[in-house]
Amino acid sequence: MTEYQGRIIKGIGGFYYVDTVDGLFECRARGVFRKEKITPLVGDTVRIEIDSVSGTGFVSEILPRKNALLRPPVANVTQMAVVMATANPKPNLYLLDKLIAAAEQAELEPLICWNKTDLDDGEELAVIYQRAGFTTLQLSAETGWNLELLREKLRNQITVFAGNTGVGKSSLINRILGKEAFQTGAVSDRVERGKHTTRHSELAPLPDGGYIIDTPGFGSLDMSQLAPDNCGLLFREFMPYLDDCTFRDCSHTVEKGCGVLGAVKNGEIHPSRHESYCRIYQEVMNAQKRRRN
Ligand SMILES: Nc1nc2c(ncn2[C@@H]2O[C@H](COP(=O)(O)OP(=O)(O)OP(=O)(O)O)[C@@H](O)[C@H]2O)c(=O)[nH]1
Ligand SMILES: [Mg+2]
Ligand SMILES: [Zn+2]
Repeated sequence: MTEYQGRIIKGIGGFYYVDTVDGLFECRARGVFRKEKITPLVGDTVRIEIDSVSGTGFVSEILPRKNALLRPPVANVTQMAVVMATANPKPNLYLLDKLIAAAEQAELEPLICWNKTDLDDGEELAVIYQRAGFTTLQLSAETGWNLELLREKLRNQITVFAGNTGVGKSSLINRILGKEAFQTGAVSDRVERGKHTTRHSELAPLPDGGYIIDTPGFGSLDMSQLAPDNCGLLFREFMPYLDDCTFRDCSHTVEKGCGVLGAVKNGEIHPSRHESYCRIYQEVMNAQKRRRN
């Protein structure tokens, strides 16, 4: 019997695949978890006990989680790469801002990735997000432009990739995993094979530390968890102005003496970000009304 500490990178049919210094092990969960009503999650750091003969074993302990997402069901995610194309498909800033708000709500650091810069450099778009206080990368999966920078940002993080279809998430991930991914052998082969079965989330180990998750389903903002008053907190560049509003219950949409609207007028907050805020605020209000009825 050998003990390891590792990370669950995949869970299928009651089996958990745990990435350790000695490679990948197939494990079952101990019955005690069922009694305690804890289910191991992909992303969990766990202790496992491996039978030296069969090479399989049990998850014996789940170490404390930093966080746990519902969609995708993954624990200990540290970062959300929000991918948009500068062209083809045309950028959808409202969707981008919603994804960023979802990341902020989940307390994940957003990493804004403008892909397809070979088609359009996206400079003006990148500047909007840099000035709002986000780490922003201009990339091309096609030419490899700035992929070293992306690789650096992904190192030792657990990053979930989000963004609408066709923006190049899988292309970026494939470029990042690249040749090295095949060299890491069985682990990556397994991950590669499972990548398009979107029913289960799995972590793809990065060659120089960290993991990435390609989940097409992620990103919808959970409006039911949001109070209208808190919407402003999901737009980090609004923070310095929230105390300047004349009215304490200011919605930052139309009020006189609103600090946020003042900053939009002065050019300190970009109008498109504020427009997205207003739309999210309205959606949250509508969701609240629906719940009351
Ligand atoms: N010109 C150009 N095309 C790209 C780039 N990255 C990806 N593409 C193309 O864009 C298309 C979509 O890329 P995918 O990687 O499948 O996009 P995705 O975001 O994974 O899409 P879904 O899996 O549907 O969510 C493919 O035809 C890619 O070849 C890029 O940097 N430049
Ligand atoms: Mg894809
Ligand atoms: Zn206000």
